This record gives sequence, structure tokens and C-alpha cells, in this order.
Amino acid sequence: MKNTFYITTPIYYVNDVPHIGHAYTTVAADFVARYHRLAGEPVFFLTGTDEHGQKVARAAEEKGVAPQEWCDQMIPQWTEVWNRLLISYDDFIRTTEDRHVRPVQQLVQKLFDNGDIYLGHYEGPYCVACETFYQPSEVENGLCPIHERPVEMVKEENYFFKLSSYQDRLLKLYEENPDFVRPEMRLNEVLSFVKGGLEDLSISRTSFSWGIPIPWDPKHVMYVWIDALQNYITAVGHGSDEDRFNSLWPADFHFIGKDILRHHAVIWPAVLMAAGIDLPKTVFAHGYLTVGGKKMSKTNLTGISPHHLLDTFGPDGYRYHFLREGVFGQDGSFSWEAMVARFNADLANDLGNLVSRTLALVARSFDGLVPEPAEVTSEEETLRTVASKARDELDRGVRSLDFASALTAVMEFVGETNHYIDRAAPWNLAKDEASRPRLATVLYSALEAVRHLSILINPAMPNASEKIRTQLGLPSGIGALDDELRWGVLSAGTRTERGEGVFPRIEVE
Ligand code: ME8
Repeated sequence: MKNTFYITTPIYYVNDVPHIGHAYTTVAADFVARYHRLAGEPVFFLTGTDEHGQKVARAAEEKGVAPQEWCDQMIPQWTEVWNRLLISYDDFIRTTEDRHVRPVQQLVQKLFDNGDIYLGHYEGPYCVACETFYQPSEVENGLCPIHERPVEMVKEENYFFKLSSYQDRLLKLYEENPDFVRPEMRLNEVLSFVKGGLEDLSISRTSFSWGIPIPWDPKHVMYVWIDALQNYITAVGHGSDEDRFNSLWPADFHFIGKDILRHHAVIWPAVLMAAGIDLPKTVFAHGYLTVGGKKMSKTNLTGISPHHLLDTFGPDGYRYHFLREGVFGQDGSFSWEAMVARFNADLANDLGNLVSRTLALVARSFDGLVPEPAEVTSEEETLRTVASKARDELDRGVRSLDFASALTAVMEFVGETNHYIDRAAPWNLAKDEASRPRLATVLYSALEAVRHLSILINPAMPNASEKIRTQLGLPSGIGALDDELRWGVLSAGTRTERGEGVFPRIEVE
């Protein structure tokens, strides 16, 4: 029985190092994975690398190294970025691993034995940058519709998968499960593509050898996508550990960019149908990060390195920006200026300042010890209501993949807490001994709000969450949400620590 929330990113080509487009998908998936874990659900979060095919083989050739060696050299550059971005993947699959190769061969053999694969001739345009066959009608002026680079003409003997015979079953799938492809705009694209008629898919190549051999005819290597898509099942035990597979599959979400929608929404379900395997629940295709109005990509020399942004914004500022900016699903343009402005406004001025001023007030008036609150007023009641609304909105936002709303709600809670402190003016209360009980209540409530925030920001900003919790004198780690998000968990007498600012302002030269 499946009991685990299973989410995936694409497995990225290792022809080059990661850029902020790859990180966009991966950060989004990590945010969702971390939220579900925080909510107490078992989670399996998979990422990895796509290592076969012409694109990778050519990159290796240009550098004069063998393809496997090239892949091995690239891996640390990918994992380093994921580590810096605090990506909490549970597994990292590489398609050159034996645990992937063997089950892939078995599955393809099964499709061949069942009569879903036949030998034929392919002739047509192919884009190596996206490793995709196109219809001549899709190619304008000899250029790939995605990469706008020249396609190559391929003419060879290939094995074909009978994709065309799945057309009706696919249409029935989209009709019966409108959530199979999201957002709706992408579903409509897929529907019109499939209704336009499906051609059988060439699934092998003979003109180069960097791929998984076709088991019954090893002069052919598998078309890289037929191999790559199966990572989602081989990583969780398909073909090696059926009990494990049944406890994890089907995936709840495949997060992808819209460039690889057809592969995931058409080819993948058809292959699974042919193999008699359950289908994933949802393929979510987000839009492009654009630079200067075009899809940012290494191929077009507009790639921006995550390291560059991490050096300035740190992992929390980085993650927050891409989760909060724009609507997940649509295209969004990247700009350095917007990133600095949002960091300074939301994180340095609002959240960072809330934490540091609250702790400064507690240090000054109570020697850094959490005060015992006295009587509460409607002001504190309101703050509690805002806290619980933020929790609900975060939950709703993450589950519906509306990340901007989820984080807006959390930031509104930050703003409300700042207003609460401004209205209560603890700096005035501190001047008068008779106001001490009121001062204790106000600072206790501010600390409780900050403690709640340390939990609510955790999936988006894990390091900042941990830093704030340390400053509040809390032990590391967050327990069951229902217990943690009760008001009044912070014990009076706990020693707080004024550490360095959580989000120092970024000064623009
Ligand atoms: O396609 N904006 O790998 P890939 C947003 N190996 N996201 C972007 C982006 C951009 N400008 N550029 C890239 C492959 N991405 C295959 C996948 S899966 C079985 C095989 C992200 O290295 C986005 O998720 O070209 C996109 O789908 C993916 O990187 C493509 O990565």
C-alpha cells in the first residue's frame, strides 16, 4: 500500500553545470517536500541526473574525455549546488547506475515481447539540445521551436514504440483525471497535441553508442528519453524491490518545466500503460525563468549560476525569492534589482528586524530571559488569530502549489507582529515600573509570534528558521506541528541569545 508522499524533479542533463532554471524546479520541489515532512507525512523526494544521449556524449567529446568519466566529473558540481541550496532530496539517481540500467532493459524487453515495439526507419528533424524528434511542420527555418538552434536530420533504422495506438487511452486519461496535467493551460496544450494525432515514437539510435543497449539488438542504444523517464520508477524499486515500489509509487507530483511537457504528459503515461504500471497522479509543468524576454538557458548563453546569487543572498534569501516571486506555473522574468529589493523589504526590514528588535527588548528589560506573561488583551487575541490564519494559508498554498500566496500569508503575519509591537510600544512601557506586567505580556507575545514564524518559514528558509530558534533558546528540530503551533509553548525563564542579524541588509553599490 502506498503511504508516502512522493515528489520528483526532472533529472538534469550533465552536459553542463546547473543554472538558476534547474534550481527553480528543484527549490520548488524541496519546499513542498519539506512542508509535507514538517506536517508529519512520510516523504520521498527524488532528484538526479540524465547521463545518456547525444547531448552529454558531445559535451564529453568536446572536452576529450570518455562520457562516463565526464558524467562522474560533473556530479559533484550538481550536488554542490543542491547542498548549498539546502535541497533535502532522499535519493539522487544517475541513469548510468546499474540499479537503473537493468530494470530499464527489462521493461523495454517486456514492451517488445508484448508487441508494442517494432523495427522501422526514421527520417526527420532532431534537436540534440532537447533530445527530441520533431515533425517537419514544427520546425521553422530549420530551427528547434524551443532552443531556436538548427535541428539535425536523422535518417536511420530505429525501433519504434506504438505511441499512436495509445491516443484514445491518453485522451480518456486526461478527461477522467483533469489533474493529471497541471496547470490547466498545459492540459489544454497536451489535449490539442494528442487530438492532432500521435505518430509512433522512435526509441532507439544506431549512429552513436552512448546509451543503454537494446537488450535483443545491442547495436541499437535506447533513445535517451525512454531511458530517462524510467528513473521515477527505478529509483523506488521497480524491477528490483517490488514491496518498496508498491509503498512509494505512484508519484504524487512530477515537477517539470514546460519544455518537457510532452515527454511527461504523453510519452510517459503511454509507456506506463504499455507496461501495465500505475500512472503518476500529477505532472505539474511550470513556466520559464526568462532573461531579456527569452528562456534562460546555457544553450543560449543566458544561464545564470546559482553560486553567484547564493554568494550574495545566501540559501534562505535565494529560496525565498524564487518561491515568492511570480506565480508558480507561469513564466517569470529574473532581475537582480527585484531580488535585492524583495530581500531588503521582506527579509531584512520586516522579518530580520522583527527578530532582532524583539530579542533586543527582551535583553534590555528581562536580561534575555523569556518573561512570564500577565493578562492578555484583545491585541494578543488578534495576534493569535493572525498566527493561525498564517498556518492555514501556508497549508492551503503549499498543497495547491500557490507558493506566492503561501509565503505572502506568512509575511503578513510578520507585518502584523511588527504592528502589534509598534502599537504596544514596549520601549514606553519599560520606562514605568507599574507597566512591567504589561511589558512582560507584550514581549512574551512577540516572542511567541517569532517562534511560530520560525516554524512557518522552515520549509522555505530552513537555515533562518534554525538560527531564529537557536536565538529563542529552543532545542534544534521541530516536533509535531499541532503541538508546536499551540500558543504558549515558549516557557518563561528560557534564555534567549541575541545572535547576529538573520538577514543583514544588502547594500547596492
Ligand atoms: O530536459 N526556467 O534536462 P535539462 C525554468 N534531462 N526552468 C528551467 C529553465 C528555465 N529557463 N531551464 C531549465 C532535461 N529548467 C531532461 C529531463 S526528466 C525524465 C529528463 C528546468 O537539464 C525545468 O525543470 O534540460 C526544465 O524542465 C528542466 O530544467 C530541463 O532540464
